[in-house]
Amino acid sequence: MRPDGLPAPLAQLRRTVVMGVLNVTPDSFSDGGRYQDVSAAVAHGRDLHAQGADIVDVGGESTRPGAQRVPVGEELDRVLPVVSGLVEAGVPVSVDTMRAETALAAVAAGACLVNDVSGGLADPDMHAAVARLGVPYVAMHWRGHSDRMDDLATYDDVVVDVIGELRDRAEAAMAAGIPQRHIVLDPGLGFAKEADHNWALLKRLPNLAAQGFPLLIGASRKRFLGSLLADDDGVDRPVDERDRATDAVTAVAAAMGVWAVRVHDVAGSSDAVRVAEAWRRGSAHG
Ligand code: PMM
Repeated sequence: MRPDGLPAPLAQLRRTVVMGVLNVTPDSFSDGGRYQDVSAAVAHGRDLHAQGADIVDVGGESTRPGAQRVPVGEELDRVLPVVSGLVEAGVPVSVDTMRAETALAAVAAGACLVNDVSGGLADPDMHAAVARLGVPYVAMHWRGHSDRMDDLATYDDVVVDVIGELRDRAEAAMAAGIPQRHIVLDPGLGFAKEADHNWALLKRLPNLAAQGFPLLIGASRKRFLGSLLADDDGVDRPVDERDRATDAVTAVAAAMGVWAVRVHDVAGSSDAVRVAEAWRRGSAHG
């Protein structure tokens, strides 16, 4: 299942889409600080595309646990030149933002999808802006900003609660004029979630898929993979050594039919998607 409103060739893809992560931030947990310079960021985005990213997700505000907000002017300064540079190079781009103003400017610069980790909760103008733009919209499960999200990880039943809260976001988006066929849902792994919340959500992906929306999964290099792979002393696997685990999640998610995975290591996930597709078809040929 995929959203409508994507440009070719994304609209034609029959397999899980690989979304490459490009954080233009000093402080994201995995790639923060590396791509603050516009030309380095554009070069990395082009590289991700060359390695198999079907779309590159450009973000200018870190959402790592504990992160502080960035003023909108700074977010725009970080994101817009990189979006423009990648669009000029022929790379499909999404914008990772919680702000309507940034979404509007990024789509004007050529971004073809808005990825909102707050599902519209952070900015009351977001849904109306996306409705006007007419692009697909990822609504992620979110309960509060990064400085307090670790205190919000309480659920009666995480799968039931996340599905209910995501349905509320989808209803709000549709009430503001975003067509249902443009909406993608994302359980928001690691956002106000402890490790076992993430695993429960991954196990029950079919329940989320049954809501009738395409799904996006962002597991890449997250803390729950680090703790799963902790060493004998209980020390988490370092962030830059979590790509193989990420690739394994990609394979499982793709085998379950999710629309997209958002990852840092594009090459590994791209291979994993192809394996999952051959497995689903029972054949190497489409
Ligand atoms: N995770 C992060 C940022 N943006 N967007 C979506 N839709 N889903 C996610 O899981 C998600 C996201 C945090 O990871 P990063 O700091 O490595 O970008």
